Amino acid sequence: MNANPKQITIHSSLRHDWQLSEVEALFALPFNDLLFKAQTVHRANFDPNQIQVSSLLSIKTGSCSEDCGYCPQSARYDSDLTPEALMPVATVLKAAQQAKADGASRFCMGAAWRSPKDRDIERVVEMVQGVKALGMETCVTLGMLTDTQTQALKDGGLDYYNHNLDTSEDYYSEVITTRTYQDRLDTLARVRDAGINVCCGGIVGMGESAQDRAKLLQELANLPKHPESVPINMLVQVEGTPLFGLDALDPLVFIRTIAVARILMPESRVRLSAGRKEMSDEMQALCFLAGANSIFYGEKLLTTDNPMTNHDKQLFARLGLNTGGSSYN
Ligand code: SAM
Ligand code: DTB
Ligand code: SF4
Repeated sequence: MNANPKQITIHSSLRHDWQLSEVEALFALPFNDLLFKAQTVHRANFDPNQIQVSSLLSIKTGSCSEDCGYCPQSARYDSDLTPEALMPVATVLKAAQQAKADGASRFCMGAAWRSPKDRDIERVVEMVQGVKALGMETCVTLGMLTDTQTQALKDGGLDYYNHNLDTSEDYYSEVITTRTYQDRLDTLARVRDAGINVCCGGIVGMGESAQDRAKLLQELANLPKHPESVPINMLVQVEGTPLFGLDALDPLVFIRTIAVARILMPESRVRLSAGRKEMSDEMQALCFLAGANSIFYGEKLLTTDNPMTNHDKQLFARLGLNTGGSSYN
């Protein structure tokens, strides 16, 4: 008999041994069957009418040394962006206060770094402490971390660290050459080991194959523990970046990606992330039906536009979605 029955009860449905053929078979289901399955899993684990809302702020913008082909913040591409140094703490806290007043429960701070310097971490920790003091959850995304930096963030009270795998290991080197997939996995392991919640997902619509999308989700689901938050971004095409001008992904394939993520990671918050500005209200409604239960909220993502706050509020009302309640995950 197991000595810890509670643990078994909580995690009995969580798998970390998904085979690629199984993930591909989910993607291949008739759309209605896939959505029904995803919604069934969703309802078994969450209030289906509740979504979590996070607001983003770029605390350090542009001039990044990396060559991520999707990103307007890389110094290598001419994307018409004005670089900005790391913001003062007071400016960040003012933005967090506004986000809270608009209804966000989590404040996510992003920096265009390959990896932070130790002195940067000190200021980021002050930001985290200030945002927490407002009663909001905190998330940061700063690039690759050392053990010491990870521990400093944990000691500062950080709730979540965002670090995306972005795509499959196979396709990764087509999009990014200045760091490896293993570098990403190493930082994710550090964050997990330090006891910080993990926010990790990817981007679709980058010219990847259907198998790449299946492999990305397989990789996420087979991590030793599922990320608490799984952002699924639709590529925001920015002029000047190498991925600008690609054919848009079939919206139904995006919705399928959300549904498969929900089925593979039943207890995680699946976030309908970048790209909402280009999506119809009806498409977003289908993403929620497919099991997305978190969004980025506020009129800017990091450097690109997000839907207007008022429009989102109306959409939540039209769909009967509430953004309060449990902040679990
Ligand atoms: N520099 C850090 C890093 O790369 O981890 C943190 C900031 S970076 C902008 C955070 C994430 O934003 C990336 O991993 C990527 O998934 C997402 N992202 C960046 N540009 C995007 C775009 N044009 N469309 C969709 N997602 C994007
Ligand atoms: C994530 O997965 N998406 C967010 C957040 N994590 C940091 C970033 C989206 C960025 C979209 C392009 C931009 O606004 O610069
Ligand atoms: Fe730099 Fe992050 Fe953009 Fe890559 S995704 S260029 S690391 S800011």
